[in-house]
Amino acid sequence: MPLNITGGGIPETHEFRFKVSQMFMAMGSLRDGTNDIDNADILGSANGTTFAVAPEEMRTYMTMGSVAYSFTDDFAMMAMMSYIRNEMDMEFNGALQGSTGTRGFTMTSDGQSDLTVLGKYRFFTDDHLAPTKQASVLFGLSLPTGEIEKEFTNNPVAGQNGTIHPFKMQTGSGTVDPIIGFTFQGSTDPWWYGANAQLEAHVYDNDQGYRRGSELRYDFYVMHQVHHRFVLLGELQGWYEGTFSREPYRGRILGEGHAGGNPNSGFLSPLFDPQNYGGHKVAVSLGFQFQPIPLHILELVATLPIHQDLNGPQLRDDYMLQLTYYVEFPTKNSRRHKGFKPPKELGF
Ligand SMILES: [Cu+2]
Repeated sequence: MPLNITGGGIPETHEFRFKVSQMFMAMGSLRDGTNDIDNADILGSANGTTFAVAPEEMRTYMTMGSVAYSFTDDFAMMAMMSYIRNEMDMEFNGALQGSTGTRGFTMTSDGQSDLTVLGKYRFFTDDHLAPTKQASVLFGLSLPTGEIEKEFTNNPVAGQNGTIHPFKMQTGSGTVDPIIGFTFQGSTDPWWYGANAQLEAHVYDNDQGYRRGSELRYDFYVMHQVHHRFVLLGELQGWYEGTFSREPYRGRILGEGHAGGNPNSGFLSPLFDPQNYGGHKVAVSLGFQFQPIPLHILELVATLPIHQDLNGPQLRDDYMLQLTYYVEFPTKNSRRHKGFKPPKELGF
């Protein structure tokens, strides 16, 4: 299974695995529905229709670490966490360009993500040692170890530093979020294929009085072993995400992110409006897995969007690259340690 899928890369029974991944995502330009829009179309006074500031591009760097252990042939647990850095290039309207003497600035935030803890239970398999068809459920929680009150630190506009960052510059949801998923995996040597669906729900409000939109992801993949150490992979992925439920307390009541610091005035940028989030995205990924030495796998995947229908205006996805390194550690109870070589090498 591709390692960039949550729950992908399940170790052999009584074995640990560690997965480290570096992701880079580029976003931009602005889009509303399925149409790209120009910053000039929405820059103006902060009157509710136009905005004083508009995002142009965003870059996200995410370093992910994950550990998993298989307790039985059918049950594994995993925990994963990331360090995220967001950079968003912002463009000012004419008035702010005049008063600050600059075209805009790059808004940045960084920190640890929420912690995800998942179980994977295989409820169907046609053969325990060399399955050609198997199905599993994923279930777990995302725990609020990330932050929801990241603030501006380098905004050239007077009075803005120390006010709350927009939603997606935060590194966490602020809530305990249930996750449930379904996985089907099949193989006919030298091919592997499968389908995944995963729902992360946000079921109550965080300390700022809002919740994220629930997120449904689905994924179909095909992998082809072209050499005993080399596997090519292709994926079709989709995401449905809802809007944020409402503004944070610091916006709704304290007026941060609004013109003049007044909660009844327009938003300074579309990023502060909880309605400008979510939508439906579909993307295609191509990549490979390479096994430099036994029990080690390197995976590189590039992702390009093919359809984006967004609640906007918001930044659309541009492209994503993800490099993953995966290592398995047999314990003395694993079959491999006892000298039994499982009948598969890659593509699990
Ligand atoms: Cu769609």
